Amino acid sequence: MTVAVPHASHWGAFDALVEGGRVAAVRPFARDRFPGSLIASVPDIVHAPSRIDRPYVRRGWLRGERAGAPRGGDPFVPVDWDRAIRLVAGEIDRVRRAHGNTAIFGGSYGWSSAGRFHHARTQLHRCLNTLGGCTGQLTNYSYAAGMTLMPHIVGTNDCITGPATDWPAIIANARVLLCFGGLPLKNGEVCSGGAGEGQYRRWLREAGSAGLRVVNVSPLAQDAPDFLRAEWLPIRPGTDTALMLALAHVIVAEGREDKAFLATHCTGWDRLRAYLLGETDGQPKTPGWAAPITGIAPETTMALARAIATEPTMITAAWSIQRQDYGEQPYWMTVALAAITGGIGRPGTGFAFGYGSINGVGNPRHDLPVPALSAGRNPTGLFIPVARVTDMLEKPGGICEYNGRRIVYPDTKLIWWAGGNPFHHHQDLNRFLRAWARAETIVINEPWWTALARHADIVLPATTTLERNDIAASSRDRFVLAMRQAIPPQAQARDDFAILADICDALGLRDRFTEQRDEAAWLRHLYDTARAGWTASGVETPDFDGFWEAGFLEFTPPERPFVLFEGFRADPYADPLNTPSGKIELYSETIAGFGYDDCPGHPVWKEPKEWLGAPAAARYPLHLLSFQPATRLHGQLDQGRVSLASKVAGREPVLIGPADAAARGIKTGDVVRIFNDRGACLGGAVVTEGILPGVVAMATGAWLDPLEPGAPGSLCVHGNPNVLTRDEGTSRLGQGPVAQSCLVEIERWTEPVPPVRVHAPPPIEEA
Ligand SMILES: Nc1nc2c(c(=O)[nH]1)N[C@H]1C(S)=C(S)[C@@H](COP(=O)(O)OP(=O)(O)OC[C@H]3O[C@@H](n4cnc5c(=O)[nH]c(N)nc54)[C@H](O)[C@@H]3O)O[C@H]1N2
Ligand SMILES: Nc1nc2c(c(=O)[nH]1)N[C@H]1C(S)=C(S)[C@@H](COP(=O)(O)OP(=O)(O)OC[C@H]3O[C@@H](n4cnc5c(=O)[nH]c(N)nc54)[C@H](O)[C@@H]3O)O[C@H]1N2
Ligand SMILES: [Mo]
Repeated sequence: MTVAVPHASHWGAFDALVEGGRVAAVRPFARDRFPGSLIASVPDIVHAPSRIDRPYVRRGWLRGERAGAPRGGDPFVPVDWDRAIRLVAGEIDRVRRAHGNTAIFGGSYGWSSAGRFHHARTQLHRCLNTLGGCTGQLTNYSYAAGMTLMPHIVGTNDCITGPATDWPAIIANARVLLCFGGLPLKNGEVCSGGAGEGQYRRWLREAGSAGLRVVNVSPLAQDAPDFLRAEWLPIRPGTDTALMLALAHVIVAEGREDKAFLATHCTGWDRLRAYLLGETDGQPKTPGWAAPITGIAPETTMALARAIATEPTMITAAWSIQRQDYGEQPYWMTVALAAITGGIGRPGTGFAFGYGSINGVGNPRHDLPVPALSAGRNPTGLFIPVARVTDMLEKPGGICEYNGRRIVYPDTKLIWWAGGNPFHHHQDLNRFLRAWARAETIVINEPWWTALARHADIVLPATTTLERNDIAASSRDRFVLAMRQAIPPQAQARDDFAILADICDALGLRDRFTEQRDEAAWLRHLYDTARAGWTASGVETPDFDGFWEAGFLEFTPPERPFVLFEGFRADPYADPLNTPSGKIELYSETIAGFGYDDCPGHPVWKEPKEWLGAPAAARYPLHLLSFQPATRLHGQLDQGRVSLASKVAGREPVLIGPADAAARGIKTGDVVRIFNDRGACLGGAVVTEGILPGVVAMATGAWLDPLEPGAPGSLCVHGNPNVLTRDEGTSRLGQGPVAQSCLVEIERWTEPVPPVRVHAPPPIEEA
């Protein structure tokens, strides 16, 4: 007998079809008219051989090999749950007494799973905050540079994290969509917190039918789907700021800038204008100046500048273009270019970030609360910028400059991660691995033997979402979805909530952590709290039982399209921005006052440290883009059928152009070695048109699989690009990751091809 159980995930809503206690298959949520492809992998991952069946401890750790011991090479020894809980509680207590709570690094960055109650990272934060706190993290890997910059220049992060000018407004009003980083179809498969509908696919199709002129500024043609019939402007990676400056120069030189808007709604235009025209540095930022930087012909830039100055234009930038050296600059210049065209605050025009980065940006939705678990307050008050984790581990007592502040790095003794995977997300993994070894104890909660679990000391097996009840919801989506338990916990896996409650219990604080609620009481509580907000906004919704029974609830979309900065546009005095001037800051006294040469007071072109114009390009002549994977979510789902089917010779595909491939004797299907001074990995070559010569691209997310586990610098035989990427902050302002600024060389792999072993459990030793 097959039972259909409503459920949801970051990659879409579905019914789990359960037979004999197993998830046999899934079918898309009936209300989703645009379902994605990733849900097909769900049965594979839930029942994967890589599930962690019981708690384990690293053999060396049990023998006392702790701070300084390399991780990743030892076998694991099974322990029972009681012992595992006692070991973790004992370590927390020992470390907080001996070194203080800041010696516990509990930031635990990562996407976890979609349900808002069993969200592993939030649960861990709650637990650690209950136990006296930890060192936490600020910002994220997605748009750290942008989110630190925006409050200074437009007074809010809404343009990145909140509602953006919505698609119906664009389709009705814009004629040109100028897209830095394109509008890739692949990224719209996911939405943090889950989504009831593939809205992004819907709106892209409608934009295509409306005949909008789409310009895809990207090294990759595939960053705009065919049905958009986009013009492709292949740009050298890391040079968008130079192109934007040149576009602005043409508009100003031809007197087409919106002088009134610049005068009434912006501050600092005189400073930026002087820089554009070369009055401050002797170099006018003309299309001829930009051409050798960007690779885009001056005539193309001139024609495009005239189009965006005269036609209603929406300028969009993908989040990717700020994950690179000086990533604040292209975002500041996006705002400046939109200000110069005067489109800000008008229906469908101006600027926006991330339409092509994730499902739900620009999706019409009322601003209503979603059910969410509070993590409470971190009593230590210490947070580091998320991507500075290796620095922190390397330099206890060192200083991190960030956004006008000086943060002192703690001396980390204990690391605890639940719901994220630094061996997926962090850059320069070989350097990270050396720094990681400095900890005395590393605890992780994971459902699977990912590289994170393999590099830990105490491994706590967590359930997947299919083994528990939860509620999926996102502020970008109109649905709230019931995630009903479909199968019992597999092997000895337990819910993160239950694990953490037991650890708090061992330290005498269970009730403070649980507030004396179990799963059922928590779901009801979170739903009722959000429902009070819906009711206050005049939106009628069913009670919890009605919602749970139906499996979902849907908010009706607003009748009027949302336009970002509409009120400010209409009257900048009545509705000023939350900036020091109340206006858009094209020059920021605050930022200038920080005195950062890597992020001065107005947007500037600065040569990235690694790019095709750098001296290092002589040794490593290819620019590697490590973009988001079409076949999974980061490292999640890598062991599922969709991801596995995409591998080439069992490795992660690497896209390379025909000329670059021919010069190296490489053809499609070859196993290749990708390398630089930081590391090396194997990949499966895919020779393709539609990639700028000199650029290669490999998605993130293949599980790290070192040829020699435990030895930093070892070849990753599977294709994790983060053994190659650079670990440095975008600037002292944002301290975001710079994964996209990375040079490599590629060669054909002629030796026997080592097997990929990472989707099976690591060596286990009976106690
Ligand atoms: N080179 C390069 N690197 C990048 C990027 C890039 O563009 N290029 N992009 C960056 C970006 S934007 C991001 S957001 C990060 C993403 O980095 P992460 O969010 O860290 O990646 P995920 O693989 O989603 O990690 C989530 C982990 O949680 C685990 N998990 C899932 N459900 C549960 C659960 O219920 N309980 C527990 N305990 N664990 C669970 C999963 O198994 C997985 O290992 O990567 C960043 N890294
Ligand atoms: N299927 C799927 N979708 C996802 C994710 C996933 O793991 N899988 N992850 C989600 C997450 S956490 C995030 S943060 C978002 C990230 O969203 P983005 O940051 O927008 O995604 P990317 O795929 O890294 O980059 C988009 C495109 O930018 C182009 N690009 C790279 N460098 C440059 C440059 O210097 N200039 C220009 N003009 N273009 C450049 C690349 O060709 C790439 O295809 O994606 C989300 N969507
Ligand atoms: Mo992200």
